[in-house]
Amino acid sequence: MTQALDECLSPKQIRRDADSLQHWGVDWTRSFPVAPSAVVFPDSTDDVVRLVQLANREGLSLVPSGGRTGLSGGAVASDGEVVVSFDRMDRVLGFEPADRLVTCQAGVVTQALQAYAAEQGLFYPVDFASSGSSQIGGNIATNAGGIKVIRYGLTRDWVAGLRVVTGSGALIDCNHGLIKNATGYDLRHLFVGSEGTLGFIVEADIRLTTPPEPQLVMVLGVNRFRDVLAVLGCFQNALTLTAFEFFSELALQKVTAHRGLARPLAGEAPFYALLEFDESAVELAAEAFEACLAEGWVQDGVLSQSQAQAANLWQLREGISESIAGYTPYKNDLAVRISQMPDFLDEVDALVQESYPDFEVCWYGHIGDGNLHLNILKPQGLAAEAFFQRCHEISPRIFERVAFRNGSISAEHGVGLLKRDFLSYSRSSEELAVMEALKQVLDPGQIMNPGKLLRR
Ligand code: S2G
Ligand code: ZN
Repeated sequence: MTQALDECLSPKQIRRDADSLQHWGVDWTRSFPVAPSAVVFPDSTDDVVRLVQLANREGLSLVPSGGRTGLSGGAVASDGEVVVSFDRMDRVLGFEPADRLVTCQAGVVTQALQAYAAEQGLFYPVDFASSGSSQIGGNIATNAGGIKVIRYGLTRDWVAGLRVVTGSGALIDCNHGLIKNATGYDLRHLFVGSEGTLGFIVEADIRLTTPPEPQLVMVLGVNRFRDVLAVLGCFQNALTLTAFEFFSELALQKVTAHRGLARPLAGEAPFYALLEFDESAVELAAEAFEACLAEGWVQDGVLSQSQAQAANLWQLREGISESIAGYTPYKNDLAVRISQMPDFLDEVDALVQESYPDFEVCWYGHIGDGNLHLNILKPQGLAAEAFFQRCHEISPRIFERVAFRNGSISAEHGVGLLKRDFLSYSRSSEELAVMEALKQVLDPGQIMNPGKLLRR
């Protein structure tokens, strides 16, 4: 079936060996079978157009693959699909100082884009733990968020233009990098977050901004779950926050043990808030800290005295995901509006304690933008199958609380395969009907990442 690939790509652009299929046929999820039929490496937009036209003729399913750091199975090929890797389309194509725009191919690694921006004296502010592997095309396809959303927003906010090859093989050039363009539906935003189900993002015009002044990092010991939000409000009213993250004592134990890091404070606290802000706001931050102490919301705190110490404090947060990976965590990536968060936290905490009395539960996340990462850790002696089944059974009760508060069952990790069957907890039947109709218009042959985000 995939022999037809040899018609449109050269032999060096096609791999069918078992190691390659296994390597490129999966992302960071480990709960789905990996069974692509081939992996292909287009060099250019023309290659992608020809590949999509061939796939429509031959009925081949195509799975887009970038840095393969996804956590919802969005880039997993488990049913004989052809994986389309953008590893070879990794060039910065241009930079316009006057526009502060850099044009990238989809395969540019996020960290390489950040470095390129710095070389131009500018700043690309979307950042997360996987930025050393993730690619800008995948960041756009999942509207990646990360640790600085509270100040700089999400990937969507930095996309000024997109070139997309749709599922029918049409090449659409969206918005041309314009700041203003009031000429109808902004198709750019249709493809942001589409998870490769409407077409392939092949190039992007990315906005860059002025670098911030040097940053300070504070880690505070917080007494109660809901006090984390009181601390957020107190600091946000006093100064501009670059980041406001949180993690539990258990998360801290896992990351300090795994990375051999020093604890941030003399004592233990149930929760920790990690804040980042401009160094010029240090007095305002000190006053806010004193106010939080007086209110009894925090018990202790540390302020970075050097960039090295700031980096070490950040490791306590950014190292959590990798530190708990060995526990085969069942991941929830939830979001509600900040105003809903205190009650939501209490509800979900009670639900989790009641449902998983025998499991370790790791709380962490970008609580400053309403995003909570709830990871249930698999007990050593419990088989993965039984563990995931138990967690899957509880998920609907958690999602009911999310739906009650008009929240999202997937704040930033996307839907992929993992959350597809729970989509109705966050999207109405009317919305799902529109999404299906758009899929039909842009990918009539249903070749684009079939089964991801939407049912086939
Ligand atoms: C985070 C990374 C992935 C995970 O640490 O903010 O988005 O493990 C996560 O949840
Ligand atoms: Zn996150």
